[in-house]
Amino acid sequence: MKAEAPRGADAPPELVQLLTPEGERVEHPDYDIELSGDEVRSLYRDLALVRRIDLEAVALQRQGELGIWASLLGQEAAQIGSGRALTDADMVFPTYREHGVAWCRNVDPVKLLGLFRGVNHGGWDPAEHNFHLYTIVIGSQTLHAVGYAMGIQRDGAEAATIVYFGDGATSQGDVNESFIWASVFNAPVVFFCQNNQWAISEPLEKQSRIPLYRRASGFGFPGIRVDGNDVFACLAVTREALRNAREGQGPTLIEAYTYRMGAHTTSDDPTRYRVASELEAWKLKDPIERVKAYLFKNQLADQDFFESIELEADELGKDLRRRCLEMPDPGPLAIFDHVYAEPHALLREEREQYAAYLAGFEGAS
Ligand SMILES: Cc1ncc(C[n+]2csc(CCOP(=O)(O)OP(=O)(O)O)c2C)c(N)n1
Ligand SMILES: [Mg+2]
Repeated sequence: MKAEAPRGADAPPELVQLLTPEGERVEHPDYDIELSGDEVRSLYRDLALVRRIDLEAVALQRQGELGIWASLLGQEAAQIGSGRALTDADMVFPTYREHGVAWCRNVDPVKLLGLFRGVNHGGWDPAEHNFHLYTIVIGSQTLHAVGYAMGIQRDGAEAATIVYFGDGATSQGDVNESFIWASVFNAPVVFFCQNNQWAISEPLEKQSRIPLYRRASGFGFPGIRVDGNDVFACLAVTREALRNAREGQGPTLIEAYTYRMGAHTTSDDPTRYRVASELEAWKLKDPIERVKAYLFKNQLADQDFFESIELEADELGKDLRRRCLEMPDPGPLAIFDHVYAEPHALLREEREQYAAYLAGFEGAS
């Protein structure tokens, strides 16, 4: 058989990388970024603190204090890089795993825990942070984001919308429909796909025969793959895509090529479906270690700096734990609150019925 040019899943994908796993800076003809020592130290701090928040949340779940938790372990650079590319006016539509982006939007981390502890239905005011509520229904937020983007386009706002979703979500109808709407209306939206290689136990090969970023060309807008474990590259690529969106050049699909180092959620056991060597290979590409190596190599930070971040992380973890345990349990009727913005007759009736039912129990006041 004659050799053919590789195509489809066999074609070598291009990947924007500005910082290697060993902490070496590399040049890219289209994407570059000038970062001061202060800026890199600040990115390191973000990455390290967000990892600590995540770790504390996993521990809280294991101790029965949260119902479930979706860890972002391994995806810190994709989230901090893209999150730090945003302006205050930009709007974010997350999945359930965007704890790093929430951090960049100044959402108090304890508010993330409220949802997973079951003490509220959301936790923060999306308008206050320009960070929408977490979305569990896979891919549905892409439609919300495109609708929002079309709205701000009509308002003439100087802002963009970014929407996060996973590799598995790309198989959803909602995501594909949102691509079409965004494309034909040239909506100011950035589709940020964190390809963490897995959708629970379903590997990437079951979602696509071509690299995900190439899907965009079929819809008529640019797609780009970035090293999702490289915070510099994620920042540079997202900044550019957001700028293009704000300047009326329409949507971009960014595929952040990364890896979910933890379980899908605390309810999942990845040892049932993936081999340990895969995780070991990705540990060598850890998004935080490479920034640390870069800072050390370039003498931009010393041991004292790393120790001070460690200390800050410990304090943050402790504080988060204390405030999580202090969150009051809601009353049983709170489930009816905030369903609609305005009073609603049917809901009022259901609330009354439920209150009467509860009152029927012995000892009920
Ligand atoms: C519409 C819908 N179908 C199925 C599920 C169950 N489910 C929850 S997470 C998940 C996998 C999502 O994988 P991916 O999009 O890659 O995101 P990741 O969790 O890896 O970040 C599925 C199928 C759901 N929440 N919503
Ligand atoms: Mg995934």
